[in-house]
Order: sequence, then structure tokens, then C-alpha cells
Amino acid sequence: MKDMTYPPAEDFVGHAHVDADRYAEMYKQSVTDPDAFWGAAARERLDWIEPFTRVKDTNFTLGEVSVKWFEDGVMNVAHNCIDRHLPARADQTAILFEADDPETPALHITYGELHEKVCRLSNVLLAQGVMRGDRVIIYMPMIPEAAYAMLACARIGAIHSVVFAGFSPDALANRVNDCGAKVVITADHAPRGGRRTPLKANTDAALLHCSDKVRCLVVKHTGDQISWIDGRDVDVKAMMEQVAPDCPIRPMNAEDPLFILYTSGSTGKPKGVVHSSAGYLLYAAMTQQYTFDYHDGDVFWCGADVGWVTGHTYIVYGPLANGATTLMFEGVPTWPDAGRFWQVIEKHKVNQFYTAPTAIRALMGQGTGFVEGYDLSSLKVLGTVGEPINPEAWNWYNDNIGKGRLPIVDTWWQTETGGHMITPLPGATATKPGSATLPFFGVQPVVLDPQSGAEITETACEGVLAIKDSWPGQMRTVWGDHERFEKTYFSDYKGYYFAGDGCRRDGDGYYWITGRVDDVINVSGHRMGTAEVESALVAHAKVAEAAVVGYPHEVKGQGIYAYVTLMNGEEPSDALQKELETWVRTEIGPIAKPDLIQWAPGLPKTRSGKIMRRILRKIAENDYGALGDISTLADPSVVEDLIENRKNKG
Ligand code: 6R9
Repeated sequence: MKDMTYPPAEDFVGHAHVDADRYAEMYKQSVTDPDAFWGAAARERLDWIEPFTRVKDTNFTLGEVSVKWFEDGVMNVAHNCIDRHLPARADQTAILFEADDPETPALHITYGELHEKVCRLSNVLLAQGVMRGDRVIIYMPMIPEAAYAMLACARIGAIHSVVFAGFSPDALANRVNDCGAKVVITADHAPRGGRRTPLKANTDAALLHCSDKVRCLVVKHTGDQISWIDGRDVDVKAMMEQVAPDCPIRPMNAEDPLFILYTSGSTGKPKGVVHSSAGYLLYAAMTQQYTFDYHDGDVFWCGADVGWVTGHTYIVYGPLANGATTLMFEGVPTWPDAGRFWQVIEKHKVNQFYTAPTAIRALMGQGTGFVEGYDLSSLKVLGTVGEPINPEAWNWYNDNIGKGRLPIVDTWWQTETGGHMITPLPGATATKPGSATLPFFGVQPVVLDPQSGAEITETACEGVLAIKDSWPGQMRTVWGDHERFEKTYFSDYKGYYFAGDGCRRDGDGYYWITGRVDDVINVSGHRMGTAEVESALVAHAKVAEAAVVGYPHEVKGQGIYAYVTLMNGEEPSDALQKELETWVRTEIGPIAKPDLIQWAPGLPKTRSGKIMRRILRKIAENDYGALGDISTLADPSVVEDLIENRKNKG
């Protein structure tokens, strides 16, 4: 079957930063002469206190892995995100804040105000003895203070580590201890979807397991009652009033760490991914501008949480480095109802909107009634991130939100990569639903044979996705464990950065991410992406969501085990099970027919919406003893339900 292709609209191309020819030309330079390409970009896009003399100094050889960019340059990230914009943009909105409760008036924080807030918070941190290189944990709601805190750290040279507000006290304590943080910045409560997470109480519980030297800075956001430990706890807003409104920037080396962000791998405890100052910021700025075709004056909305890399790069650092207006949303897509996203887009005349397929599917399940009636005509570009997008979700997004006229950028990247790696550029790339399309500037993807590790040179092929050479946004190390960095990303396939994803490259050189390679299953010797089967299942009108894993099968090696969540109002039945089996057979082929279907009222998801397949695999294997840590799940109780149902299947 020929893939559907959507070329960029002519009127769009006319105004875009980059068209197809320009992309080809720039891409070529970026990989043939990275020093010239990135050197020019870094001089043009960033302000330097001391110019760099060396651009790229990187080595992917196991045992010697080292990634350095603009090494001898001196700069400051907060200066680049705020101060240098002041002459032209002091009165322009930097952060547009939309609260959880739609009745709360939005805040328009100008670059001038942002400067003052960040300076004041910097002075509060300095007063607490936070110095260059110290670690600061940020455990906050999605409120402007979270961004102030990140930028205040950057201003004084402290390294921040944002911990998603949905994480448990245990997870928080582990992170405080792993990075040896001096301070935790939190808030009283985090309102979300009309409910409140007790962040201060969680922090109190976490700090019982940490050094008693750790200070707790509290933003009183909701004003609810909280407990207070004199001498340890600090009222941030009150302190900010008492300190000076200006704070000099700290000159930092390009390679000084900007932040640590913990991310879970397939094994072991979460890794502290370390990002640099200059390389990261440059990559964030450049991808935000090109991938979303951001223009001066646009209102940009990345719907992620600042607790994830997507929030770091595309709510805070990328947009602010570009002098953009970035929307920060405290709420959830489904509260007060499933029209909230569209209401916010109408209200603030959002131009670029970026979300995850899981959110699209959740809204799709609620019907189009919640979209109708909102004026979405301000939108110019739509984006997705986080997982492969199935054609049904893509079509729904395209038809109902894009009204068939907007480019959709499906951006493949990772916490480790800092910014977009494989993505369409809206004025340059014809898109194909489900494909992240082509590499960003400087990114050299390769497809490797998973067994031999050899690079596959045929255009159309399938294998594991790896990257041949460094790009400025690449992570530099794992905090405190460089060996783990080398082992995780550079040891399976020598000489390459191995992303952990499988992919297919089609005859046009387009990349199709098939999911994490640990999610690829082998059925009777056929390799199959679990995403493929899931995509087929959710294409059925009665299916809201599906997760597919492999499980040991006597004859086939691995069988296909499908967890299926039905649309509201649909009832499970034997007849429906048969119907779905037949459906998948016809969608993909007999080989993809699920061997077992389990009805799942809910799926175990991380709070960022990723399905925890590790848990589903264990349940499918009837191995309930080794479920591992389920504390990071949005709703741990779904696991018990799934186990009960699994047992009933024998
Ligand atoms: C940015 C982010 C990274 C993993 C990655 C891959 C999956 C992300 C994707 C995608 C297919 C896309 N992923 N974007 N898969 N298409 N457009 O999500 O970072 O949380 O570290 O996850 O997410 O499997 O390896 P992170």
C-alpha cells in the first residue's frame, strides 16, 4: 500500500523559514562541515561573554566517549533567555500563564517582569548559600515560578533538576540524594484538573530520607494550610520581596552543566541525564524556531509539563532563547471538560500547538463535540511527540484540529537528545502520517542490523536506530556515572549513539519509529513492532486504547498479548474479541492476530502518559512477583485490576 503523503501548502512555504531546497542545502552543510555550520549558528543565535575558538570536540569510541561543543566559550543561559532581549522586548509577553481553573485570569509576564522575578529568586538562592555548580531540585506545579526557578539557577550557575510534581516522596528523595541537592524548591499544592497534589507534604516526607542540611524553599501558590519547619523552610514569595531586584549574571563555561533530568531506562534506577549550557541552548533555540516555523510575535504552546524534557526545551529554554511568547498551562486536557485545549487555543490565539498522541487519543475518545464551536483559526502548525502516532489519531488531529490545512510535525527525540532529532520542517517536508520523516540539521541517523551491528546501506530497510555523530544538544554524561553513560548508549553498537528505538526507513528515506527495541516482539521469526498491532487495534471504532506485549509462546516463540480498553459505553464480549482478532488479521495480516486479548478498563501509565510495558509484560507472563517499582504510575490501582483479570484467563 502506498503511504499517504501531505506536501506543505504553497502559501505556507512562501512564508516559512526553510523550504525543501533550503533544507537540503543546510542539511548538507551541517553534516559535511559541522564546524562551519554550528559555529555560525552559535555566533548568530547566542550572546557570548568570551567567544569560543573551537566548535566540535566529540568522540563516540567506547571507553573514550566525550562530547564537547564550543568548549572554551563563556556565556550565560539566563542572559541569553532574558537580558539580551530587554532592549527590544521588555514589554512583550514572555510567559503567558493559563491556570488550572478556567475562571482564573491569565497572567501575561513580560520579559521585563521575567527579568526582575528571576533576579529576585536568584538573590534568594544566593542568600541560602547556593553556589555555582550546586544542585537545586525543583518540584513544582506548572506555574511561572517553576520557570523562574530554572532560570534563576542558570543565572547563578547552579544546576537544576526538575522532578515532575506527580512523583512520589520516595522518587523525590532518591533524586535529591543522587545529585546531592542543597535545596528543594517546591510549592504548597499543585492544582491539576480540579484536584490538588500536596507538594509540600510530599517534600516533607521525602526530606526525612535526606540530609538535614537540605533547605526547602516553598512557593505559597494555593495558600492552603501546610506544615512548616522553622530554620529549614523558606517562604519564597516573601523572601523575593526582601531582596534586590537585580542580580548580576554568572559567566559560565559552555560545557558547564545546565541541568540534570532523571529518566528511566529499561533497567536499574533512573539515570540523571546531564545537559550542557551552550550546546543545549543553541539546539533548543534552533529546533523550536525551525520545527514549528516560529515567527516573531507568534504565541507558542507546548502542552507538556516542565517535569519532562519536552517542557524544558519547548516551554522554557527554546522559546525564551528566541524571544518568543510561550504559553504555560497548569491544567489537564480533560478538565473541566474535553474542550479545554481548544478553549485555551481560542482564548490566547495560539499559533503553534504541541502535544502527545496519548492526549489526542484520549480526546478523540470523547468525540468531536468538544472541539466544535471553538475558533481554532489562529493555529499555523501542530506537533506531536513522545510515541509513534497511529494513523487514526493523526487523522483525527488533522481533520478536527488542523481542519485539513495545517502541517503536523511528528517529532522524534529523547530526554538524552535535548531537542528534535527526526522531524518534518513544516515548510520543507512532505509528511506521511506515522513517520517522523527526516533528520534535523546535523543529525545523521543510521539503521543498524540488530544482530551484527552493521550499518544497512539500502534506503528501504528495517533495524535499530542509531546516530553516527554528535549534535550540540546531546547529553554529556550520566550524573556521577560516566561509565553508565558509555555502557547504556555506546556499547551495544560500537561507534554510534544507540537510541534504544527500532525503526524502518522507506524508499524515500523517511524514518518510521517502531518503538523501543525492547518492545519489539518476535512472532514465529517475524519481527513486529508492538506499536503496529496497537495501531491496528485502536483503528477499530470500539477500541479507545490498546497496549501490546510479547509473552512466551510454545510454538511461536513469542505470542501477542493485547490489552484493550474499550470506548465508553462498549461492553466486552466473546463476539467482540473475535471481531477484533479478525480486524487485526485484515489490518496487518494473520501474523499479527493477537493470541490473547485482555479487556483492560485502564492501562498502567507513567504520569507523562507513557504506557509501562514492562509491567504489562510481567502480567502477561503471569509473573506478578517481579513487577518492580510501580510507584511512578499515574494510578497504581489499575495494576491490581489487570492481575485479577489475567488470573481469570488461567
Ligand atoms: C521527547 C521524549 C523518548 C522515547 C523515544 C521513543 C519515544 C518520542 C517519538 C517517539 C515515535 C515520536 N518517542 N517521540 N516515538 N515517534 N515522535 O518523549 O523523550 O520521554 O525521553 O522518551 O519516546 O521511544 O526513545 P523521552
